[in-house]
Amino acid sequence: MTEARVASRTTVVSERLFAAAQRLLPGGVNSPVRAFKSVGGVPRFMVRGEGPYLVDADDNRYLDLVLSWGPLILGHAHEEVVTALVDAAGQGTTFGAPTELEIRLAERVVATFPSVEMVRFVSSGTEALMSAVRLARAATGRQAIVKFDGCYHGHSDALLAAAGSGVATLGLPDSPGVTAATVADTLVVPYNDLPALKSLFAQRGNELAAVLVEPVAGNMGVVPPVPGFLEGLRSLTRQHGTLLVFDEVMTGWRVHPQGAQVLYGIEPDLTCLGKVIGGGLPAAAFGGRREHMELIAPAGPVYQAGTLSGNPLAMAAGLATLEVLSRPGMWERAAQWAEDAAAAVSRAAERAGVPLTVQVAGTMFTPFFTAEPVRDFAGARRSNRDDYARFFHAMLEAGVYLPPSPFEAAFSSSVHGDSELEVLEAALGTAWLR
Ligand code: KE4
Repeated sequence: MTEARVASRTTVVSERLFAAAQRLLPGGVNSPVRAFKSVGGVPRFMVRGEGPYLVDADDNRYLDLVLSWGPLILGHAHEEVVTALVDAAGQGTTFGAPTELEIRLAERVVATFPSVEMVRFVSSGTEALMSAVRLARAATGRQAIVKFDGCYHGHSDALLAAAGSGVATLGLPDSPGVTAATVADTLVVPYNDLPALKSLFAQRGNELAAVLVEPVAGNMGVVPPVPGFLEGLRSLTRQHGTLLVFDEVMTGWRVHPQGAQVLYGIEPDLTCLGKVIGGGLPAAAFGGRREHMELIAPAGPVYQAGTLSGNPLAMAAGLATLEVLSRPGMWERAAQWAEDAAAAVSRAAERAGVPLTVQVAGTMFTPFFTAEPVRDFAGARRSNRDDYARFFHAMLEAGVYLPPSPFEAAFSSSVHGDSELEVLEAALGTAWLR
């Protein structure tokens, strides 16, 4: 990166594009977190990615620690992924008919996640979780589901439930348009609070169809499970005939090459996957044991469908990504970089005397502006969001693109290397909070 480009870091074109976009797209974006509302300022309109870097419409170059919110574990435009995509596109982009590519990616998923015997591909994490809830309700004949405060499972109505006051509470609509009736069967419990879950099971265990959990939370920032939390979920759900659903849309291939379920040795009943699985194209999946998955249409009565489910381009990009990622040392390189980056941020905060806790899980990490470890959403909310916003902009100015929200995960890739660590260290040196 040339000094000149850092010095002339303007946002003239992004500002013009943002103004135009806001006239046609709500908030100027197609997903809210991209609009910089949590940190303020002008979202950068990107024109290309190059390995670990992004280039915006004003020709500013950034070290990318968002990587499209997780999918790009090989960085941008990886040669083998692009080649696979070009080859697949040359055969046609979609057939609305089965292809061998879906079998091959399903084989890889089944070989990677011990709890998965069968899988259904969909086009987004939201669809995967929505379908898993429907399946769990059909499989158990029960209605109520449990989620944890601060965990995000996509924007299907039943899962847009916010925690009410008190501990285990009936979900409250977390958005206009979500009716009280839709979330009446959604119970919300604080993350990492096993006693609260135990008392909920004591009261209503035989009504619960499913417990949904991000086995390592990423949507309140990175918050790992406390020892015994996941084990407790597994024994409580097993004891009451409730299905345990691991939302590994983010943690799959990110906290461990085989997800949180292998990292922590817990076998969920259903697993939802996304992000990395499509190598940057729209793909996600839900899977589990045959006894449950064969309830899904057309094998069984539980309806689920999608025009572009198992899309050949997404399958090709996913297969190429997972093939490269499976080579010795690839994943470890990304995990080591995340560890080194987290340590660099901690050292810089210490030098500046700024209270900061960096929480890392595999290839993802979050700097929380608080001295205390963060164990749940209340803890995440006690971190200093203004400090995060200032830090975000200082780093952006210095050429490092962090998530534009304090409650998200930053990500590394297999192509983040020593020179990228130097870019990060240099930015931390010049960009720290004054
Ligand atoms: P999508 O529908 O966005 O593909 O996946 C929803 C989803 C489900 N489960 C988990 C654990 C997730 O992290 C997500 C999506 N994550 C967000 C941000 N962390 C995607 C970014 C966005 O919403 O634009």
